[in-house]
Amino acid sequence: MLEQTWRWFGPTDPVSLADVRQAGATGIVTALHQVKNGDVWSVDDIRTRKALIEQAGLRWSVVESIPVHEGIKTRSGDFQTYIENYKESIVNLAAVGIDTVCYNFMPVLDWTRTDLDYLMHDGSTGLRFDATEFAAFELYILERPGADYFYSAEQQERARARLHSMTEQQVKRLIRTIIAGLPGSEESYTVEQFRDALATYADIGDRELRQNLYAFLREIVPVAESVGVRLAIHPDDPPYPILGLPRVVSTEADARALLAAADSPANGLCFCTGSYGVRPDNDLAGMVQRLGNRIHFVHLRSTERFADGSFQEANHLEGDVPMARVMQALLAEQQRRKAEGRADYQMPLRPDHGHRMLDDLTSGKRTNPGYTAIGRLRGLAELRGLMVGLSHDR
Ligand code: DNO
Repeated sequence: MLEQTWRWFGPTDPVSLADVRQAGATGIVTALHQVKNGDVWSVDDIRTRKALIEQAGLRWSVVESIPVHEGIKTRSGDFQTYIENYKESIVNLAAVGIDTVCYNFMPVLDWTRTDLDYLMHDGSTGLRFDATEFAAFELYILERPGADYFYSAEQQERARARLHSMTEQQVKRLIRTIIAGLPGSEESYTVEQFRDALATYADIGDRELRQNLYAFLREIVPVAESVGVRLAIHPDDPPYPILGLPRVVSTEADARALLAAADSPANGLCFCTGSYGVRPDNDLAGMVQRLGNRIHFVHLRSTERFADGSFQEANHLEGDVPMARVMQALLAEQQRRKAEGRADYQMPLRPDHGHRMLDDLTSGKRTNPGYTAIGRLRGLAELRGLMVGLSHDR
């Protein structure tokens, strides 16, 4: 069985560590969200957080994430200092016995949605990326130069019509949802700041961003390897270029290139079925079979794709992700590692995102979007059932 973990946003998370225990997870995935992006995570701060988790009878299994400063992604300004700080944080985590670190390399924005409370067919609500609303934002609110080359005349017309049908409040909410920072994203902008942030990528295309990522890896991977830390890069969400920005961790080919750029077991993947799964050309179970030995962390969730490029969060065992086949491949990978005698044979998995449902809809509890107690409880319960059913003696 994979290790069952749960994302916890720290002491201010309305879903408490005691709740996590009742959900049946044994591991915690968290970050020191209070530390400014780019600063070093001190041994003291790490130790304090770890003690809190252990007092609740849980284990700090994965760091998600040490954020990568924009300076590192653009290789500008004080990037060398930020890289040194990143290395120091890795070393400090290792000193306290924490050995898995998740991160991402998405320019400007971390994960992106247009609606955090979309009404699902069963009465629960959940996260959605609506391609038309996103186009409306990009074309007519942000007025990004060049955006009109990216969208067809028909898409532009649809986006204009959608914007006109929205109330002022809905427009404000759309802007906030896209640029004000979703949980864990560590960056938040006003429209003006957002335009400036995008402009910093004027000379950074696909090739340059890859170079910057691989250069970063060549610095941090040897350090991680030397202290026994496994790095796990989270894929782009959504897994394609948006806003004219390059995206370089969206496909199997991207993942392969990244692993080859620093060929060490410490350089690995966070396998997120929800992010990779938005592209129909990503063969999820096959990716686990082919890249499994470098998967250090697993996010399991499903999405439902629509013809216009929109997608929304589906229940964990529904939607377009072939979850049973993915789970089977993960269990086989674990089996293989065990047979090889690998100390890190057990992969941590967490149920990613869940719908707002039942009491979380009515109690007035302000959970982080996507990170409700009950929706994730359902997700973990379903995934656990699937895993037990497929495990037998694994
Ligand atoms: C969204 C999350 C992301 C993820 C980061 C990893 O729910 O999966 O915020 O934590 O991209 O660095």
